[in-house]
Amino acid sequence: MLEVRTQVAIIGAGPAGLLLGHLLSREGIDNVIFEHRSREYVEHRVRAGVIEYGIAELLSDAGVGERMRRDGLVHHGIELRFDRASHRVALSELAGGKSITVYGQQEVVKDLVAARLELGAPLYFEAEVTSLDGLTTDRPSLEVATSEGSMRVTSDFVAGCDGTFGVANRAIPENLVRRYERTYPFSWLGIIAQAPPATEELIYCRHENGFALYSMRSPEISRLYLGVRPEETLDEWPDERIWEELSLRLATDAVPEIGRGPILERGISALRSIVLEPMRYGRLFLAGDSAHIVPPTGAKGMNLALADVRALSRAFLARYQRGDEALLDVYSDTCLERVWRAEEFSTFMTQMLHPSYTDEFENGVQMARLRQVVTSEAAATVLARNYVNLCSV
Ligand code: RFL
Ligand code: PHB
Repeated sequence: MLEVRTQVAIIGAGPAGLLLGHLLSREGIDNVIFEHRSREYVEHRVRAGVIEYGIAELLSDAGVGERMRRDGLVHHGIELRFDRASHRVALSELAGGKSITVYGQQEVVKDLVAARLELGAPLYFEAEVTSLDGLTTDRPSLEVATSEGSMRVTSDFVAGCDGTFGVANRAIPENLVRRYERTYPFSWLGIIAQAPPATEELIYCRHENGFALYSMRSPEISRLYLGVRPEETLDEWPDERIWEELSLRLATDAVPEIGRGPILERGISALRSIVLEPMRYGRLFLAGDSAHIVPPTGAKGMNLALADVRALSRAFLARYQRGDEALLDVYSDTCLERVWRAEEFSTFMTQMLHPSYTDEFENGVQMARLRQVVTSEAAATVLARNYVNLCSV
């Protein structure tokens, strides 16, 4: 069995694990990343698209924002669509001039993998962490399975950046962690299509048939989502039906049709909220989706994951440079305050834009909320500030 010794062992090469590794390596803190999947897989997994203002700055400051600044699309507003009309929320005007950047998560991952390889820091793909031990001692260890055999890793600390279904959060004894959870009666069917975006800005749409979202990845590639019932499967949604339904929901009196094109990717994901409290157990620190899930309507998941590791990297830095563990001690509380704000915002957006199929009272309330956002500058300002820069600290 191969023995590995490092300061921080990182599980998972999603945005959280990769950025944490990068921030630590830049400061000379020794770390190793273990990723269950192949490089090809993680670099092509289609997920998030919206990067907040402060998180884009974080990536730039870390020296991994060059391609994002060049190819990312900077947006100053979004559209809210309902009752066949479109209403612009002027994000930048309402949020102190700040903007969002539309740039695919898999591009962030590619940039971070490239930076890691350039630094020559260790990153193992197809290396599955199978168990964690000694988390409450000062020498925690991991067992890692690879095609070439197993590794035993000992470290000072472990960062669990391995998503909801990873091993890290399950290593915390059940009686020491509180799990808050909500499932929503919707899923999102998402597609990537070779079709020029309908407008320059994202469109969040509420229609009586359900939610729709028009996003994009480039001037040629669109990213669209349909709210569907949780039991629905991709088999029930041939291309023609997807386009018909998107066209129907997104139609306005001014623009009754949307452009169509070949569908390059498709997937269905359930909408959920999860928060684990605390995000620490002994020398194990959770970051990103391993500690919390938000429904995607607020576009916060990746932003929260990156904000967690900004806090965690600062805490490790204080520990290694000054022997000061105060930031590690407040890590969980610091992050959870932001996480709950993101849960609140994501719930607000979800509940405003996904019509209930059963509760007409709920639908009346939703319409009142939407009308308030598009007529009250105070209400629009709250939305804009949360959308653009909730994860600022
Ligand atoms: P990830 O990206 O899931 O990475 C975890 C990694 O850990 C690996 N792993 C293991 N490795 C080794 N050993 C094990 N035992 C392991 N178990 C797991 C996994 O293979 C994986 O590579 O978590 P991370 O880094 O915390 O990042 C979180 C984000 O991926 C997620 O929050 C976002 O994608 C959420 N999200 C959005 N976030 C935004 O900020 N803006 C958006 O616009 C946005 N849109 C979305 C989204 C998520 C979506 N889906 C598919 C749920 C839209 C959708 C449709
Ligand atoms: C995306 O572009 O994938 C996207 C945009 C906004 C969201 C969620 C996903 O709220």
